[in-house]
Amino acid sequence: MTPLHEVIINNKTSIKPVWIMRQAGRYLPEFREIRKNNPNFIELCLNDKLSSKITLQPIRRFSLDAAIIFSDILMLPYGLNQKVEFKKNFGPVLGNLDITAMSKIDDIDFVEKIYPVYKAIKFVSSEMNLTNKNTIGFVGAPWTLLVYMINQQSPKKSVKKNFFDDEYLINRILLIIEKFLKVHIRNQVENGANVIQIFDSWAGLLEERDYPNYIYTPTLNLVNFVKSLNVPVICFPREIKNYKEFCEIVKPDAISIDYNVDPLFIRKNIKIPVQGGLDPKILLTDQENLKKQTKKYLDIFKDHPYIFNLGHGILPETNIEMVECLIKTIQDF
Ligand code: 1CP
Repeated sequence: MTPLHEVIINNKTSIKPVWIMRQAGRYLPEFREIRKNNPNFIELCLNDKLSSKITLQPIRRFSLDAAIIFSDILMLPYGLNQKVEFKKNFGPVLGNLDITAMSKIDDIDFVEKIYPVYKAIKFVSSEMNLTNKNTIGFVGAPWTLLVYMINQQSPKKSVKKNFFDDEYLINRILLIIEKFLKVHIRNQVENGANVIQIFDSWAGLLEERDYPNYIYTPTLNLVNFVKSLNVPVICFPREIKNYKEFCEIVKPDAISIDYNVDPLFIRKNIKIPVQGGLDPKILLTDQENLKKQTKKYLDIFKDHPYIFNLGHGILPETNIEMVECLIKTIQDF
């Protein structure tokens, strides 16, 4: 069994596997080298030779326990024919959403449009299987995708004022998102992804009274779907106000926590395996501080099934030596 499966499925506490959110990305010089010659981010995600290579870059460099496929949560709206572009120093920009056209798209159109993502997963997972490591497939949670698809850019601190005006439209979009998230997850699993992570990066934007409609119900549907494929599912409802309630209702196989939540509260109140927590900004300080903060999480979760990770993606300005120090600290513990 792989280290991640030992923790998530068997609740093993004697090992602390590690992977890093956004591990394949801009802090790596070898990634920036490829990126320099490939200005179109979506095209890069759809180049299975290069996306496989990028996915494996951190695996070759560091002693990590899992690969996460180099792709993006916005491949879903892209696969549904909504225009998606990544503007330098700005982030994603999406085109207008045509609900009538979107309603006519079928599974085959969708899969055909993003097929290289699955091809890359197939190649990467065949490599990872040789060393008994996991290949993590992922999707954006329905709420977070809805935010990007309607807001058409990053919401930063809040969604547009009139966001919730057309509830009928929102519900129709949510149904389409859910349907194709299942298609996307199924294809990732069929091609070798053996853990699925659901990123709800904008969960923190909602009021608690809206959690049932926009977070709990649609995420529970997805979690049940992943479970039906016999693959463990990790949820990351970033900055949600009540992790405990989320876990009790949605019942993921593991929960990934952000850096604003108190890890002691989590250990005390949450029984399922936990992942992450360390503030990525700690990697911008010094090695002594990094070791201290890393050991804090390792100590707290010593007797709890725990996968080491950060509380959000690794920052582009992170030094390689700090990543090495982080991994060594975990593996020496
Ligand atoms: O070089 C570049 O400019 C591209 C930067 C980049 C990268 C490396 C983007 C644009 N996406 C990615 C890859 C990516 N995105 C991965 C790959 C695997 C890995 O982790 O190594 C993953 C899992 C994602 C997931 C993702 N994309 C999320 C969820 C996680 C999170 O960070 O909260 C979100 C919100 C996105 C949208 C997105 N894509 C890219 C950016 C800059 C953003 C965020 C923009 C925003 O702030 O709204």
